[in-house]
Amino acid sequence: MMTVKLLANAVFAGAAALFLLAVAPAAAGEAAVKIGNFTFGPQELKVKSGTTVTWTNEDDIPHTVTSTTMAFKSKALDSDDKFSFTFSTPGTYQYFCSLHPHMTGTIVVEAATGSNATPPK
Ligand SMILES: [Cu+2]
Repeated sequence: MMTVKLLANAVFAGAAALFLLAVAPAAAGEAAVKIGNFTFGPQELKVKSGTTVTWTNEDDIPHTVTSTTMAFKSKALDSDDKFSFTFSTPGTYQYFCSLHPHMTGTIVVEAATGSNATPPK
């Protein structure tokens, strides 16, 4: 019985640590991608884990932001419409416009660790 209780305490402590790790990157901030002239700009964007990226359509015709793996997917964005997605898992995310598939972009999400976890504003 004693062993079970110790184990339960250890699991709880581990869960609490994981919770803190999961919550911390939320302060990583925000980044923006503009859609204009059938181009995502910047075409490749590097962000820290936990960053919210907001796309704004500055063209006069609709575009979408569609992940090649369906990790995220916007509706058709009219002029000045925005779409946001928070990247909480490090990795390389490729996306395109489902209306104009030659429009492509990449978001590279790096782990938010150490002194880079909360960049000063
Ligand atoms: Cu488009």
